[in-house]
Amino acid sequence: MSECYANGYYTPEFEGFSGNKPLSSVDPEMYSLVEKEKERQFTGLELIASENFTSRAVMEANGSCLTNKYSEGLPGNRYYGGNEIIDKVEILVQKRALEAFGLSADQWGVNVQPYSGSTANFAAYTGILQVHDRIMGLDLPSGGHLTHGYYTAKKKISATSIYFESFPYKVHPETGLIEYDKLEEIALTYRPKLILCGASAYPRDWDYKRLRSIADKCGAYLLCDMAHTSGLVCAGAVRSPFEYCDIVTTTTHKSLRGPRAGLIFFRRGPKKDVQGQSSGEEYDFESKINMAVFPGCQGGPHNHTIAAVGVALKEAMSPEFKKYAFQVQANARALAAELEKRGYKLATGGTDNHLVLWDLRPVNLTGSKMEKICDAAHITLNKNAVHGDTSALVPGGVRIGTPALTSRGFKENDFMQVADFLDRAVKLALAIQQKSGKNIKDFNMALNGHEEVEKLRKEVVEFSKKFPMPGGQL
Ligand code: DSN
Repeated sequence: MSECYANGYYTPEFEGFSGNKPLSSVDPEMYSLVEKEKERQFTGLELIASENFTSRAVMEANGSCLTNKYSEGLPGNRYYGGNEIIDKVEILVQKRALEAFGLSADQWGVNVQPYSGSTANFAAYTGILQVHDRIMGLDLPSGGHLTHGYYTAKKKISATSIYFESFPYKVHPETGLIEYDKLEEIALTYRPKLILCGASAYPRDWDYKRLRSIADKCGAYLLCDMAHTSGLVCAGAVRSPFEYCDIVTTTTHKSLRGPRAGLIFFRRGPKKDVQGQSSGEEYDFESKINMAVFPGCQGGPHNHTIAAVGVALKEAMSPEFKKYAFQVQANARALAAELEKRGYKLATGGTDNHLVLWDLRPVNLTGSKMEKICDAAHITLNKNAVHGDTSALVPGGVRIGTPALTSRGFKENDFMQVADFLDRAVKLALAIQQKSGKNIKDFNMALNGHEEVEKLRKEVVEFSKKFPMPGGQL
């Protein structure tokens, strides 16, 4: 008899009750898809920079009865009854979120309810901006995120560019590095109300001090979306944005290794000048951001996910996680060095964080073809624009991240093997392209059942299966 049956809430006679049947018997079709995805994750090399494998403990919280509860509002002030436990959960997660990033509750508050990063960003903008206020974020083809204001000549792509006026800054077309001088020049002319930093595909650390000084000169708020690097920030492997930013947002499922959710941190308490002296004014973000999350942009919080975020934050404060985060970075550096040793070109010439942006244009291969051949070989990565790309539709590179495989225990020497597989994938792709021509459809057809690709796939599967998977059987 399991513990939950022994505690008296679920007596054996309820075992046959329809709501207590396992997924495998209620919905074999869905169960089988979940099992197949489990196998796919275990037998392949997961190199998507924004993905990770969360722990069994996180999954247990995420799959718990907390999913059943409505709790609109904040702890102590809910629109529904029965929230005495949920309040405790949310308060605990808030406390852990501040602790994990070394923040004092006098100076920082946090909203743990955003469903994910996009909603966290949109709620933050909604809280502190008026419609049509000006914002500046890193351009998407330069590595920025959609929600930082992306639009094209033909279309406003993200809601951020529909409701706010966006003027993106870019990386230098040759070095791939953010041009802070140019950013300052544009900001002083454009006078944005908000400057955004943080990226989805930028392999270098950020100069937050410089960004703060630019924001101060043009009277802008400074918001960092640290979604990709929050695990590294927590461990101290990269610079922390908190010293210089007004607001910091993050997802919780990337390098932080939690469930899929978002957080918004905001300054509170007295404003201080650069010497740390109180200016006599108080920050007013707290109620604006809380109101923007609910009722502004969201409904009921996902309490099961919030609890799982709390578990992930507890894990992230452990010495093991600190080691993990530094290993993520060491693995990215090792992979970068090995690819360069093999003669390949990397955007910015290397990495400071968890990802490598591989410029494939010098070898005459597109990011799309590299993504396709890797998919066929059970290596998962994504095509990505690299600086100087002329067409956003044909990105010249791929983005490779180390967080997920590091969660499976990969060390630097394992990434040497990964580099070898990737090198073979490039060479095979070039050989296939020579026969099929450059058209992607013909290339994809030629991949089908290709003997050498199949051989590579088998080796990748055998290699991947040697490493454990977090998450237990869930
Ligand atoms: N889709 C994520 C990424 O891959 O970077 C960002 O939200």
